[in-house]
Amino acid sequence: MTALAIIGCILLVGLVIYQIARINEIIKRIKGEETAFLQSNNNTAIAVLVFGFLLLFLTIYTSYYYKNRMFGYGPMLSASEHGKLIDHSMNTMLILTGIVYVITHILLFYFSYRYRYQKGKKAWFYPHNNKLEMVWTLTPFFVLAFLAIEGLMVWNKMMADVKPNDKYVEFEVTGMQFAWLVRYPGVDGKLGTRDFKLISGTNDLGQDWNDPKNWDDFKPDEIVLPKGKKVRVRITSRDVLHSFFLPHFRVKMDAVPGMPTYFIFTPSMTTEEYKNNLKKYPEWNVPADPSDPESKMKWETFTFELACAELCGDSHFAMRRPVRVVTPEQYDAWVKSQQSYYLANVRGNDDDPNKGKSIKINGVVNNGPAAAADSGSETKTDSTKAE
Ligand SMILES: [Cu+2]
Repeated sequence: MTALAIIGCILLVGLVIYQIARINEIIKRIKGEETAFLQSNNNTAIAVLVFGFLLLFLTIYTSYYYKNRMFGYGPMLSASEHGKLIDHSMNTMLILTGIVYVITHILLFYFSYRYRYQKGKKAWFYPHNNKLEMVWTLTPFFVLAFLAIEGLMVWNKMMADVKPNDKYVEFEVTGMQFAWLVRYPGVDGKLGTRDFKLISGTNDLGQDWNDPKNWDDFKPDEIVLPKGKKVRVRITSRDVLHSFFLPHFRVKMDAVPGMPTYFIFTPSMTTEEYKNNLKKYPEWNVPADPSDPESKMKWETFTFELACAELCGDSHFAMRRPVRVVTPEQYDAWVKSQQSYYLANVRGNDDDPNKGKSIKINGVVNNGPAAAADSGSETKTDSTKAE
């Protein structure tokens, strides 16, 4: 129905333009070429002026109207520390370019009106002025240099890698068509080594099970982060280009096959805190499901999310993953509650190079299910969970 109405509108506008053109033709015939030309020229000049101001008004009005939906404004605060720097940079840029936009926009449309064709008026020949050339070369130069230097300073602060003595939480995401494989290092805090040649049905990351660091790594469905702690994400890809995008944290980094990348950031708000801030805005105090007035409020259903920001194939959209930020205590408890992928899926299988051997995971002896069953003696019940 709407589509039909739009097509109808377009046809009508076309008809109006056609009729105006025809009327102009008729006027030309009645009044003579020149008068008709002058009149039509004047009308166009005024129309252009009106269009210019309308465009300016709409630009400013819609920017203001939608500002609470844009990152960096209203409820869309940055949930990470470096994000505030990015938002600040963006605002500086917006203000500077905004001023230039308004001035040049007004001048452009006003001049096209002021200097329209008028009978007997001759253009003023003004070919060169050194002073003017200097002004309009140097002003943009200094403004752009300022923006570039400011941006570079923010960039350097954001992209600096961790130093050897830094304390940080590390985890890994691997993009693939069409999911993110998330891996946390377990209680030892160290991610195990990987080799693409080891990738198999039960080992989608190619983890090397000979490496003890792999034994307690776990692969959760959601990403959980501690508030106020430095987080380092290792980002890789298994097939094509993907992009690790956490919009609320102003984190975005490409996942490139064969070239690990990383991003370091510090979450500054927990999910609960972010929700409580959303609650203050009327647009978030509406039922999450518009067809069901009884459903939860929109702010209650909010969750941070990870998206793929590189169009990577036909199910690109399916790469959404929820992200939850909790307090450091809750985070530690969550890490402890997770089950090691190796112990749950590999230990004792034919893929397990340590099958039948006794190993020590974070100080706890593990004989594996097979060994325990075979030997029958010293049956250490599977208290294998990493402590
Ligand atoms: Cu993707």
